[in-house]
Amino acid sequence: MTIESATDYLLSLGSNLGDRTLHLQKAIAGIEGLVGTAVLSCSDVYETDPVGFLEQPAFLNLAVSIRSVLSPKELLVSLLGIETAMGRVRDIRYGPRIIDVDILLCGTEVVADPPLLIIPHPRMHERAFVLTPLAQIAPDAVHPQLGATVSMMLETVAGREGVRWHSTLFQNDCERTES
Ligand code: X6L
Ligand code: MG
Ligand code: MG
Repeated sequence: MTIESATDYLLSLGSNLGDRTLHLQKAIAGIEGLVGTAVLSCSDVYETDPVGFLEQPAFLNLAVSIRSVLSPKELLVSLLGIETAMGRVRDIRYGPRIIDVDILLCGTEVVADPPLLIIPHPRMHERAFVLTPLAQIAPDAVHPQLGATVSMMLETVAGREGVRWHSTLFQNDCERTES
């Protein structure tokens, strides 16, 4: 019998300071450590030209899908906690960060508790550094407000040349079986 209801979320992770790969790995470990939360799949890592604030180092970005009993608000607070515990300091807007974890989609739900909690992520469809890794793990996920799949959004997004394959984090593509 199921005693808790879980929700599937798609997340975007990024780092452009220090050991970027290590920061991504630590954040994924932190997400797996959240109560009632499992990482289902994890994209490859992409090196991406900075967007928004250009004079900063290149990012590593990836996408993960998770299943969690946490509500969107609980998940957001937990992810901000992971960022802070890892030492993220918020100074320059759109500036360099050791880790950034954003909620992109929560199934096909629309969730709004602005300014911090807005799902779908308001600019996900404009960002090749979000859509390229996401298309690897969830090409058919649908943006509930645009009625477009991730593959469709990737086809039309600008700046795809600023996204380059970098590495694979996990040999098994981060695919986990339920235990
Ligand atoms: C005009 C004004 C056009 C602002 C774009 C774009 C602002 C993206 C913020 C923008 C604008 C952002 C990452 C990044 C950031 C990342 C890469 C943001 C927040 N995060 N660039 N820039 N990867 N490649 O994770 O996404 S800052
Ligand atoms: Mg972000
Ligand atoms: Mg963020």
